[in-house]
Amino acid sequence: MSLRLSILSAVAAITATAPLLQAAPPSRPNIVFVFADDHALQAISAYNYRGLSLNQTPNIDRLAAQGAIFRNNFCGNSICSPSRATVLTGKHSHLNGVTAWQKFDGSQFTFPKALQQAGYQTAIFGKWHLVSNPTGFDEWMVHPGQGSYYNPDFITPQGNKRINGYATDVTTDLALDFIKRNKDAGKPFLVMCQYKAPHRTWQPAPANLNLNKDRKYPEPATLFDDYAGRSAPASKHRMGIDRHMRMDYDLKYPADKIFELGRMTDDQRRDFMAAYQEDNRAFEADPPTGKDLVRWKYQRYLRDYLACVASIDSNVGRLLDYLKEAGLERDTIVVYSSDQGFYLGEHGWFDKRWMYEESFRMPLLVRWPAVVKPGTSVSQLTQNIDFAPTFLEAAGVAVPREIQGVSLVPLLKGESPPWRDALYYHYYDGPGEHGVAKHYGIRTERHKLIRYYADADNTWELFDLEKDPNEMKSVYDDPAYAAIRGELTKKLDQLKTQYANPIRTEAEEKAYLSKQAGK
Ligand code: SGN
Ligand code: CA
Repeated sequence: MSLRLSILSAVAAITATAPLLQAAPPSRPNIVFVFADDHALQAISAYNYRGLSLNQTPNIDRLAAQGAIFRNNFCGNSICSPSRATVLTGKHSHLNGVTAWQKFDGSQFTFPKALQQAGYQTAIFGKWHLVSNPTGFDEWMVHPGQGSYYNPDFITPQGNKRINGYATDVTTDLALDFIKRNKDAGKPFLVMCQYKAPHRTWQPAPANLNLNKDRKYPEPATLFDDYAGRSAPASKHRMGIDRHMRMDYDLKYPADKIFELGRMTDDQRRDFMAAYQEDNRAFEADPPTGKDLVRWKYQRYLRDYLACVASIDSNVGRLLDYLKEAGLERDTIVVYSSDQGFYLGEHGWFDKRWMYEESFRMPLLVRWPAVVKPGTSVSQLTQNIDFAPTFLEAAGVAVPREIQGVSLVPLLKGESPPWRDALYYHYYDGPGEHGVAKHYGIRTERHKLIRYYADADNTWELFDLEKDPNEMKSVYDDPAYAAIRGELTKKLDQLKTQYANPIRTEAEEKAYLSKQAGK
């Protein structure tokens, strides 16, 4: 055991034996699950990710200060619908049937269904993105597809409905209204408050349009990555800030081309276009070129992305303030997370999908005053397959054997149970809209082994995350790493067996998925 590990275990052991701050937890706590879309942990100040300090998120940070921050939480397949299906089922994509954009089979086991059967009032509002209608919810109002930032539409059991306002505010209003109505009903509740933001094309709320206008963001070290140290797939991407981000649609130059302009009110449209006018004129007068143009795009991208995050943060504040005011704070678990991470210029990119750190990671913050000690920091390797069993255990509901994740409740209590030493990942949507090759892999605390298994890309990468945290140089062919490579290859095989995902080649993938679809 390394020195660091032994110190960690010693600390964990001390924490585990320390008395909890409060008496026994309520057997059926309320659950408020706040889930954003594409919110990278580089954009949550509590993480202080690589000391970047891109923004401040004081309300999300309250969850870390008053509860637990998971520092090594990851998804199993870094895109929207697959991550959402995994959160609901506690299973990896190949078993829940959503490896990419398939219709979610709502007849399968989900944790909201189990909570509903156990007497919880359940609701979901905002982004759903699983094609079929939600099941297991007493109330639901979800955006069609990706949803819209301005005056969003909702599908509801009573038909479609448009609600005027900014989506992040509207979704919070719906969640708050549900909480208020259930407060006195005597039944515990689960509400999933799922924001469309900060998904592409990053449209800030009217009040935040000028929020970041004069800020200058630090550039990531890898903004001008040339992909030389990795195998071919990285350089075949179509998600570069330089070549693939659109000036009009993504970056609002000019500001009258974004898709949503048509659904805005006259006032909203006027304010939206006015917010970019001055800077767009300056650009026009003296257009930057080459690297300076990439820098300009990066700044404009972050200005809007982080303004969308600012609305999320203030709405998390509204939820937390209400829980306190209503006397619900102690008996309510509040979770903040996002379906996957995102690139904020690292490797020159936007979007996600890769098993590289920034898109593989998912933020996870949990406040549960009755159980979690303020300021708890969890460093174990956790994953979105663990969410469902956590909620089930917290609610006192049995965890079915078929679930692949493990409850995080012991970690929340500060205990240090025997824990996994490796995570499995599998991305199926390649090459897709952003040119990311299909791949699977394994990550341990220190190393990451990735296999690109499509016929056109067949290749491997190995990273030493301690020596190369930015994943700039694969050491797969370095003789010094031969032993590690052998160990990880074996372990990856074991994980494939453990998670029942036998796919090794593109042909096997096709056969496996068509068999599943035909079931
Ligand atoms: C849209 C976006 C993509 C994004 C996918 C998936 N293009 O297609 O950039 O990767 O959604 O996002 S856009 O032109 O429509 O903005 S996900 O969050 O649903 O996985
Ligand atoms: Ca997403």
